[in-house]
This record gives sequence, C-alpha cells and structure tokens, in this order.
Amino acid sequence: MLYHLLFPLHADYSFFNVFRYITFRTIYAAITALLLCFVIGPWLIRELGAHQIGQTIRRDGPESHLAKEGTPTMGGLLIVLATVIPTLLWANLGNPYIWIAVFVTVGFGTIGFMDDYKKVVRKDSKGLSPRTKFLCQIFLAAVAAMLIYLDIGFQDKVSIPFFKKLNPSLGFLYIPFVILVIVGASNAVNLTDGLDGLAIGPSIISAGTYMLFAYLAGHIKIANYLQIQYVPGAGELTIFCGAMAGAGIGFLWYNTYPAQVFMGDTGSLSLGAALGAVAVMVKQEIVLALVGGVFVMEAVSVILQVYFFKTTRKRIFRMAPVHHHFELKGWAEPKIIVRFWIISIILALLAISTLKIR
Ligand code: 57M
Repeated sequence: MLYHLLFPLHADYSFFNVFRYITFRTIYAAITALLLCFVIGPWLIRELGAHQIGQTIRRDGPESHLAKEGTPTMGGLLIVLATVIPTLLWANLGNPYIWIAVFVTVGFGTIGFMDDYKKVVRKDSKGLSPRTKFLCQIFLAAVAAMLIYLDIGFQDKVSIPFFKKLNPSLGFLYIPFVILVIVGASNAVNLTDGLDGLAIGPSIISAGTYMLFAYLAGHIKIANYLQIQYVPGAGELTIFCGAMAGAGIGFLWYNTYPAQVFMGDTGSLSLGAALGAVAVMVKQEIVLALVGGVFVMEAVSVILQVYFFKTTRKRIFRMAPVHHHFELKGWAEPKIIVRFWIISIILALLAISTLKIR
C-alpha cells in the first residue's frame, strides 16, 4: 500500500525513488513487523491470558513441561498479523506471488486457529480430527499449487541442489509435488514446536535464507550469473520473507525460554506452509529440506520411532520428536533449543553454499 501511495511521488520528489528498491522495502517490512509485535504482543498475551486461552499439558510428556500449564497459546495470531500487515504495506500488490504467499499464510493459520480454538476455548482436547486437518491442508495447498502453476510463464522445472544443469520438468506431477512441499513443511514445523523458541528460531533462519534466495531468483543478472532459475517477479517475495523474519524475531521476544506465550497450531502450520510456498515460488524447493533440516530431523525422528515401535515393539528414541529424547536424557531445555538453532544456522549456510558448489 505504501509502495503504491508513495512511489509515484518520485516524479516530483526524487527521495521517493527509494520505494522502488526491494532491499529498502524489505528492511522496513522487517522493522514494521518487529514494531507490530512489540505494540500488539503484550496486549495479545494479556487478552489470551484474561480469556484463559492457556495450554493444557499432556501428562505423558517430560515432567518439566507440567510447569508450563496455562501458558497462553495461539500466539501465532501475532506471527500471522505481523507477517501479513507489513507485506501488504511494503510489497507491490500487483505481484501475484505476494498474494499466493499471503493466501497460504492466512489459510494455514486459519486451519491452525480452528484447531487451537476447539482445543483451548472449547476445551475439546482432540481439536480438529487429524483427517479434517489434513484434508483442509491438502485443499489449500492444491489451490496454491494451481495458482502457482497457472501463473503465466511459471515453469514446472525443479532445481536440484549441487547440479546446475539438472532442472527436471515434472509436468502434471508438479501439482502433487507442490502440495507435498507445502503440507510437509507445515506439519514438520508443527512437530518441532515443542520447546520454547525451538520452532521459531529455525523459522527465522529459514525466512532469512529464503529472503536471499528470493532476491537472487528475481534478479535477472544475478540469476544468470549464478545459473539459477530466473523467476520474473519473485524478487518481491524478499519483502514477504523479511516481514516473516521480523515477525519471528518479534514473537521470539515473548516465546524465548521461559515462554510467556506459545504460537499454537495457528503459528506453526502457517509458518511451515509459508516457507514451503516461498521455496516453490523462488525455485529452491528441494534445498528447503536442508534449510529446514531441523524440521526434517524432527519429522524423521517421529516416522522412525513409530515405524520401529510398530515392527519391533522397541523405541529408538526415549521419546519422539527428538527434542523430547534430549530432555529425557537430562539436557536443560535452553541447551537443546540453542543447539538446535546452531544446527539450523549451519544448515542454512550449507544451503546458501549450493549456489556456488554446483
Ligand atoms: C504438536 N505440541 C506440543 C503449543 C504449540 C505423532 C506424534 C509424534 C505427534 C506429536 C504432536 O502432537 N506434535 C504436534 C506438538 C505442545 O505445544 C502446543 O502445540 C503447539 C504446536 N502445535 O505452539 O501450543 C507442547 O509443547 C510444549 N511447548 C513448549 N514451548 C513452546 O514454545 O514447551 C510448545 C511450544 C506444549 C508445551 O509443553 O504443551 C506437544 O509436544 O504436545 N506428539 C508428541 O509430540 C508426543 N510424542 C509422542 O507421543 N511420541 C511417541 C510416538 C507417537 C512417536 C513416542 O515417542 O513413543 C509428545 N508430546 C507431549 N507429551 N507433549 C509426548 C508426550
């Protein structure tokens, strides 16, 4: 909105030329997101607390979690608002990728909200049934996939990390592939969200990494120089990623150990899906498994645990997802969280290095 209101003034005042630049608008989108978190955050946490929108803690989990009973949840509302509002203020609203990113963020946030609402407000511990939740996710991801696929000139080629000449075309399989990336990322972030700051840390790091990928993919000269796929218009997603990183840092202010608020499924489902959608639109889909390696590790720990338990009646981990394993080994919660962040930074750097090692 600000872009549309202020940029045209450059004809009379050259200062307003600055609104042309993606870098400038990304920085201010991130700052706006942070400020929104600091302004709305305390009020939202107070309101959630006043309406007793607090977490019920499962009795079969690590004992240390019992002290977290009643911590306000659904803080993901803050993440969604602080991502979407700055995006609408600073991005070019004529860009279809911006609207697809906003649609996915709000759509998955709404599924999460319905689940949280049933669990926390209606006190129905089961929330939405896994089947309903999954079908809603597939439906929204399919709509996003169609919108992306049908966008004029958008290629169904995927990028294989480390191989610059390998960009296979998926043809009609492209739509299920996009659904898999978006729904998979959404659920993997959700599984990771079990310790204070554990999911938001790698989400911030991933959003920062995709901020870079989006900028490069949308810049014809740099994309050609790096021999990555050029996606006209994808550079505008840099602003969305900047807002997401800013919103994440703002949320972390309150979610850091000991947390004043949890994001709930409202936050985890929307963050993961948004990352998946951006990865698809900037043509760095497969490398998301590396950027979001912490999320993948958490999801794989659950799959292995369930598979081995079903086939051998034995557990590989003391408890899955793997962060519970370390808790039960006696590691302090902040130690697990910070170590997972460090792993996430290393993985993001490795992912960025794929731009050169190919
Ligand atoms: C959600 N939710 C947290 C909070 C957060 C298949 C199975 C592995 C599924 C998995 C599961 O349900 N995962 C998804 C995990 C919960 O957090 C809420 O949920 C939102 C995210 N969706 O925002 O609202 C608890 O996590 C803790 N928490 C924090 N700080 C935060 O910032 O401390 C969350 C955010 C909160 C709080 O205690 O209550 C969760 O863990 O439930 N299930 C599990 O993770 C369970 N694992 C399990 O059953 N493992 C089995 C098998 C099936 C693999 C095994 O190992 O044998 C564990 N979760 C819990 N207790 N709480 C086990 C028991």
